[in-house]
Amino acid sequence: MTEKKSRHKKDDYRAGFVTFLGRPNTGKSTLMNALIGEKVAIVSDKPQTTRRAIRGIIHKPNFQVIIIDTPGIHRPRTLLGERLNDMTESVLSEVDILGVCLPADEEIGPGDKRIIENLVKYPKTKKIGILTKIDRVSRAEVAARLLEISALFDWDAVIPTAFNDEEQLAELSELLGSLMPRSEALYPEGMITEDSREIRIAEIIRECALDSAREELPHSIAVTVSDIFPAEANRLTRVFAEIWVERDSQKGIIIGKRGSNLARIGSESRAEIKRVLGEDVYLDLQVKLAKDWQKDPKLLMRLGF
Ligand SMILES: Nc1nc2c(ncn2[C@@H]2O[C@H](COP(=O)(O)OP(=O)(O)OP(=O)(O)O)[C@@H](O)[C@H]2O)c(=O)[nH]1
Ligand SMILES: [Mg+2]
Repeated sequence: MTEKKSRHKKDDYRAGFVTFLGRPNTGKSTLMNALIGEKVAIVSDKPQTTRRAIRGIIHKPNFQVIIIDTPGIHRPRTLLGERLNDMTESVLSEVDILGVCLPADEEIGPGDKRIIENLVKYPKTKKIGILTKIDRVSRAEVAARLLEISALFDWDAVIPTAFNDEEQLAELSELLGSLMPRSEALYPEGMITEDSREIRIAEIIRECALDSAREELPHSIAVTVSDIFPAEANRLTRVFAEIWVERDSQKGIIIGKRGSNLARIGSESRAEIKRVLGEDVYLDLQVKLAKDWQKDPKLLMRLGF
């Protein structure tokens, strides 16, 4: 550790935390993955996909940026909603930079303005406006939207991005680094996320299960990994995981006709686990009922909230 650290001149190295905020579906988790260069957060087209404060780490010779992906603040409809709001609130008050994600392909609306107005609650924190999904609109629209955003708040910077725009991602990464406080490295070199293997696998399965979910079902799904048995001779690592739903009728949706949907979730999850963790696994998936878990303190605890 100390040997590695001493390579950086102490007085010009910077390190700190940033979180991206924005309405649901504005591309916060996608941006985090793109900046890290690896998938650490799951992504879907369903709003409120993110439920955990995930940390992803950018390493550069002269800085380290730790991105915390949060569920964001929502009007809570359940105890889960309240827990997630508390978690987000504590992250927002502790980071060095707040980055507000505003998608280029949607008008800036009251939801965005409310988030921007709230920024004054964090006077010591740097604030940047991030125009996301610029691949979806024309250059002229990008320029117009950037002016619009600049006029909304006294930002430290405003910057356009898209998950597939390497140049803009590099620029955003440098910008984040330059706005961080002077500090020693906060995480060991090469570490890209703080998450355990259990949590990463559970999140991959949840992402695959979300693909089949409509309407209220996305919110009802939780995934746990109860056991991982290491590989032995002639035997893959065995992962035992549970997909939890809130109502009995939802079990059928997840399982599908003659188990077809559960089989799809299983095979897609295995492929993704192999891609992300570099290891083929045997996956045992059970669908279980945790009645009204979003409202039940004991069940929330059981499911890791
Ligand atoms: N074309 C395009 N699509 C994007 C971009 N960034 C995100 N998306 C898509 O937008 C949708 C939402 O992305 P997420 O990263 O899950 O959004 P989020 O803000 O984390 O959403 P929540 O966690 O649900 O609040 C997904 O379908 C992404 O593939 C981008 O730069 N360009
Ligand atoms: Mg997200």
